[in-house]
Amino acid sequence: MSQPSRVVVVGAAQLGPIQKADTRASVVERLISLLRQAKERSCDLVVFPELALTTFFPRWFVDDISEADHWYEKSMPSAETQPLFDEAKKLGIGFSLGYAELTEPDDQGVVHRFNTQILVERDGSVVAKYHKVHIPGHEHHEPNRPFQHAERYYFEPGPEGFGVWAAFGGLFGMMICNDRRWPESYREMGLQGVEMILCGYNTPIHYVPDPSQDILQGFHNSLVMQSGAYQNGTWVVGVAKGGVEEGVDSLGQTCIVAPSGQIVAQTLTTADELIVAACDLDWCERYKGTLFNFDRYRRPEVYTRITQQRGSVISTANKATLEGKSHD
Ligand code: ING
Repeated sequence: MSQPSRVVVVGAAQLGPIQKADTRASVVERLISLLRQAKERSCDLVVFPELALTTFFPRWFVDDISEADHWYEKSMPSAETQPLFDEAKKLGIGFSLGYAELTEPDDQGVVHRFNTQILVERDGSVVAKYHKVHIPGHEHHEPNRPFQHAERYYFEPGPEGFGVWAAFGGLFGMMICNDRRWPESYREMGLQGVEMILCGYNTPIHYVPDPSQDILQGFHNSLVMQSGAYQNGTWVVGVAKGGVEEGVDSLGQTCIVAPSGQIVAQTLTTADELIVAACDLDWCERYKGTLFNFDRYRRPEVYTRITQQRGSVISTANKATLEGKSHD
């Protein structure tokens, strides 16, 4: 008798803009509305974007970072987010939510600021918390920019790396926004057997350091998640907060990607929009057990640079050759 299929019905709940003046309560209402739509479409799990409770506040720089404390969650759930947890539990739907986390002081009395995503099971229990590893943008105020992207000022990089957790009948991992552009993110979870990676993002169309990339934002978004899914035999769910938020146009194009790399669902708008797919986790084995049978084909003994080097290194010999000097 064949095993029952492990189909997880997943909802990717894209958010339109959250403006500075929008209250958490108004945002939680939008999240609950998307949860209810997901219930009507038989979802087991709903994925919300990165920083899904507030506007993308790293777009502004404040000299005294404590003036930004109100953008962070001091507990999860909190009074404002408890209704979301209650509704999800009532509907029997799990969810993944991105938010800014301000921790309690640690043993040294230091508070930590993370860009965080959690995974909540259908019984309302928080099964996993992930702290964003790859923090893009800049550390200091750059007044010449049309808008800041000061994530490296507002968030510490997560120290724990990428985890994979057993939930919803399979193996689930999380990453956040810029993480999706780095193959290491997927592989770290792929080497833990991940079957579905949940990812929220806030991606402005205009990329200040190189505006030639603006027109390619949608292409790059799909490129990285399709390749990450295929090369690790995993489902990938990428969920945007899109549209014009405080004057900055952000990418939508929320999508659900199969282990084959095929996009099985994609949003049509940059507003609040739910897309749904029935994801058979057993499809992962079609790739993990053949082309990407890591244990059979990978050669970590020759991949040494990947974990030993941060930046690229050009050898002295190659430098000499490129400079036209003999290097005998
Ligand atoms: N945002 C961006 C991302 O990686 C960025 C950073 C912006 C990259 C614009 C390229 C272009 O999608 C976050 N929040 O990581």
